[in-house]
Amino acid sequence: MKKDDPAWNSIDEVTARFAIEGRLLEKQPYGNGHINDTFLLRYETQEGGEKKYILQRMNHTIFRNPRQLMENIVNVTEYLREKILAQGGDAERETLYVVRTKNGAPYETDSSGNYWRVFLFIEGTLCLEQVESEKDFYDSGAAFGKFQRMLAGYHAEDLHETIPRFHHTPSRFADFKKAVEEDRMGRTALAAKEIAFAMEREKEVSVLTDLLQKGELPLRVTHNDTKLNNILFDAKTKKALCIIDLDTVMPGLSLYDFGDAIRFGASTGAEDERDLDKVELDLALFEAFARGFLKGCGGSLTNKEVEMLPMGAKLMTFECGIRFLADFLEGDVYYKIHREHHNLDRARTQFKLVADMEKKWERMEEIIEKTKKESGSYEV
Ligand code: ADP
Ligand code: GN1
Ligand code: MG
Repeated sequence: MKKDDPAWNSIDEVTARFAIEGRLLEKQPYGNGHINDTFLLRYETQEGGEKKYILQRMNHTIFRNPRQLMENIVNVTEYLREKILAQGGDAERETLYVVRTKNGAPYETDSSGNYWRVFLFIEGTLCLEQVESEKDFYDSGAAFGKFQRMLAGYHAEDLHETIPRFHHTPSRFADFKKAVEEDRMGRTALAAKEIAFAMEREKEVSVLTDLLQKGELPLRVTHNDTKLNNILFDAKTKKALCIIDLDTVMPGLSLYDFGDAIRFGASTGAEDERDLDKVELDLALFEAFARGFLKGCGGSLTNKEVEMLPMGAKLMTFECGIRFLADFLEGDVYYKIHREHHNLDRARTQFKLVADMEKKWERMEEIIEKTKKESGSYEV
């Protein structure tokens, strides 16, 4: 959010209603999320020290029911908190903590109808936009795997579906086709090559949902938005510390979490890189993440899930590509953009990755087979 956005002026009004002690010293736009507006708040405590918070304006056009969304986050973080404490961990740093309002509510609304929430700022952490080493990526795989395993006992039916059919790739494909047919902005000519690329792959979009429907893949509680910048790393130990951005924690497939992390983190280029020669799938990173993920899941994945990991990577990358492309065709109404044709650039990197995965398919399958054997937790 820019400082000239009217919501910027609501921050003082709204933060005063949260149970935060001390005096607000500074507010700053923060992070690189595509959906919510995030701010870092700096407070002077009554003892003269300093304490930081994360304030977010929830995107309520995308998340239609902020009350249910926050109910999910409160319940999931409280559940994780108990688990972390039981394992002797530091619950204030290893999961998000929702700061309540003075009335005890987990979020607040302002006079313009915006929805706001506050988290404790987790100090001494790093958030990465690109993988810096195989070890970082191994660690993030282990962290996302562990996250899924920690939530294995959580009653999925207690979770609200914050965005219906979020990773239902056939629905996403239908939305994409509709965007092409409507061509609301007259932009299809600008993306003819990309549209053709997507159309040629229509028959693949239902592979995972079909297996789910046939009962060959289990429904689990998953994070569903496992990109690298949704993990905080400990700045000192460089270990993955806390999984954040819990807006889409919902029932899903383990392959969604695996796949979405690969499409972002195992790419040699940024999600919006314009020079497509710089974008390919790094197989060493693919392997590092797979090793970490299998370790983190602690042997809980079925053989079918392990077998489908390459497909998870390909389908999540493809799905993300058609979502960016549909948004470009619809006039950039969903993802924040920072330059002209930003969503088209993003779609192009995703499709370049899909094409590269198709080239490297056999290697991806071999790597998964090898990783599975080495993990020792799965039947081979
Ligand atoms: P979005 O849904 O828009 O991606 P996120 O919840 O991922 O929003 O937050 C955006 C960024 O803010 C993160 O990538 C991270 O850098 C930072 N962030 C979010 N929550 C915290 C927190 N509790 N402590 C420290 N940094 C945080
Ligand atoms: C969005 O919120 P953020 O920036 O972590 C999106 C994901 C996409 C991602 C692409 C709720 O994630 O699904 O994969 O952008 N989140 C939502 O970068 O749509
Ligand atoms: Mg995020």
